[in-house]
Amino acid sequence: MAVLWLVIDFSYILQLVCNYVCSSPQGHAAPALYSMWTETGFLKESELFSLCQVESNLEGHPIPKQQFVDVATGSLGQGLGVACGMAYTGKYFDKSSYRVFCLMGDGELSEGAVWEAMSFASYYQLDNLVAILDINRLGQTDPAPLQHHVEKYQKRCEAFGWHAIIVDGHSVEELCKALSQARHQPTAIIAKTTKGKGIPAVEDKMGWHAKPLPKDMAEGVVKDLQARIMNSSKRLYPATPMEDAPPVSLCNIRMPSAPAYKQGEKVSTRKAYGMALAKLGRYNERVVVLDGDTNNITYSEIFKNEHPNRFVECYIAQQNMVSVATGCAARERNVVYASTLASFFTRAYDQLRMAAISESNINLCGSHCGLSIGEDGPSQMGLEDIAMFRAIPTATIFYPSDGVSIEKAVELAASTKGVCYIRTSRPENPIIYSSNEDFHVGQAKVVYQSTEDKVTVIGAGITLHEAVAAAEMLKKERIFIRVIDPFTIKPLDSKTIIEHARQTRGRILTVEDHYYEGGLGEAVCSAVVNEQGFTLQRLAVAHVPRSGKPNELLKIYGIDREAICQAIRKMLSGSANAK
Ligand SMILES: Cc1ncc(C[n+]2csc(CCOP(=O)(O)OP(=O)(O)O)c2C)c(N)n1
Ligand SMILES: *[C@@H]1O[C@H](CO)[C@@H](O)[C@H](O)[C@H]1NC(C)=O
Ligand SMILES: *[C@@H]1O[C@H](CO)[C@@H](O)[C@H](O)[C@H]1NC(C)=O
Repeated sequence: MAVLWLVIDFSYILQLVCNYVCSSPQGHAAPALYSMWTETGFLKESELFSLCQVESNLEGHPIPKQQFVDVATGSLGQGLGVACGMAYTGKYFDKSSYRVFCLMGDGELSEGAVWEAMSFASYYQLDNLVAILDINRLGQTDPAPLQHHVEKYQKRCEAFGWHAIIVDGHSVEELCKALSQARHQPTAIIAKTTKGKGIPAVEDKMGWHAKPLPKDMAEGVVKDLQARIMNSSKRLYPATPMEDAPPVSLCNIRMPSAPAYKQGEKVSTRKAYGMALAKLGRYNERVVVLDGDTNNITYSEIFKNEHPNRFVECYIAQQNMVSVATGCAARERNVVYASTLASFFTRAYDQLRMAAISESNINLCGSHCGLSIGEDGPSQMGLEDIAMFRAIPTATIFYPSDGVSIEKAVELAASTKGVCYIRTSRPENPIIYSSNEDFHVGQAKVVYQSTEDKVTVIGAGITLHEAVAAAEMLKKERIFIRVIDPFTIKPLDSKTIIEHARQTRGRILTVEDHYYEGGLGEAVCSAVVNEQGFTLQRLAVAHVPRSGKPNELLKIYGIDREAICQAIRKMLSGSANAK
């Protein structure tokens, strides 16, 4: 309620100038947003009373189930990054006239992600982007640190390369004037406002954030507001929006031909990722790729070199990169791939979580997974990424083990809804699949088998190759094992795993280049939890690793071929059913 006046003012202005997208990260002002839809005739007034009720789409914060919402908001500080992605798309991919508006609170300006986005917007001269900073002095439990010092905000915005205008946020005239100024830079409208303006008991006072007024108080306030609205002679006649964005279809984003690898040829999955992107981009104009100053090690550089106009360098700002990706993918304008080291997606977890709530279809690639990166040491090793993405409800996790399967993963990700995560490895490994092998989300492959198999081993990426090597070694001891490549960790092909594990008397060994918690092993555990007589052993990384050669590290942390052989011998010794 407290923000009602303010947002009503903005809403009229925004109707006037917002000809395409209005991104409002200040999601906690949702009731005001819904009221605007009612005012403009898109929502029945009676529906407003269902606010936050369990059967209503009018949730506490905006969500894409609602007709006019493209991305969810509510976690503060992310809206400007998303707006940057939308504005970048408008200016550089759509080459259209629409503008993007982003309404922010002063409290949320303490979030670092806001300033990552400020840098991005000015670097790419997003002159179609307007941020409205609602400087109402107050946050939730405390005043915002800069209080009402609007000139400090102005200096900060200017230092970040923005055109910054201070206005009285309650003056429709001043706001209109600011919004219609010509721009060659992104514009920040620093609106000095008073929270709860016009309600004497609430105005500029702490303790009213997100609180409904008591009924008797509300009645008086509503009466007063109505009188003032009736009394107002202001009428605004917004121009009809111009729709000049080209139509886009994201159906049928496919690879033009089968992978061109030969079996046995060696390539790292990270390099094959870059080659796959470049190939997909060759035939699909709306494939765009983002990276954060790592394109020559994630190999998104191969795409960049071939399609420079569709590559967005996001620099070392992974939170912003994920938000920009979400913005670029919004409204089904682009198929987006964003890459960095697997380890660094952890710092964008809130953005990833919000991408799921936003029903976003972004595709992410984390390279340098696990300790197999070697010398660079644990800060660069992605050892938590599977756990992190498994916990995201809309996520699909691809963990391809060779060049052929990664090319398929890149292709499948383009048409798979939700957040897709592709995990790539640094070392080179031989191609194991023939180029006409068919891959599907949730379909595992059996890569090594005989009729005498005693244990089903499940590995992915580097550990799949270790498992195959272990199978060769054990064969000499006349111990036979089956090896399964899950291809996707989420969804996991439980059916194939259970079927094959039954043929090995329920014995399963998982081996992964990831911490124990939340990884492949735990995914397999949950897949077989209801099976009778299954025994599952897991090999994973138990401690923070050190630097070293990849093979040394695999050995020390017990996920190499020797460790697999040993674990299998142990599983079979003392087992009456071993033979
Ligand atoms: C990342 C994050 N941290 C905390 C919150 C809880 N929260 C919701 S609103 C709010 C205060 C916001 O203050 P401000 O940005 O100034 O907005 P306004 O005063 O206009 O409501 C807080 C702390 C949140 N939604 N997201
Ligand atoms: C209505 O407008 C008149 C003339 O501008 C003013 O004197 C009066 O106070 C206004 N009433 C309200 C409720 O704002
Ligand atoms: C990445 O590019 C930089 C600058 O060209 C170069 O110095 C560096 O060696 C490259 N890294 C790799 C792994 O190719």
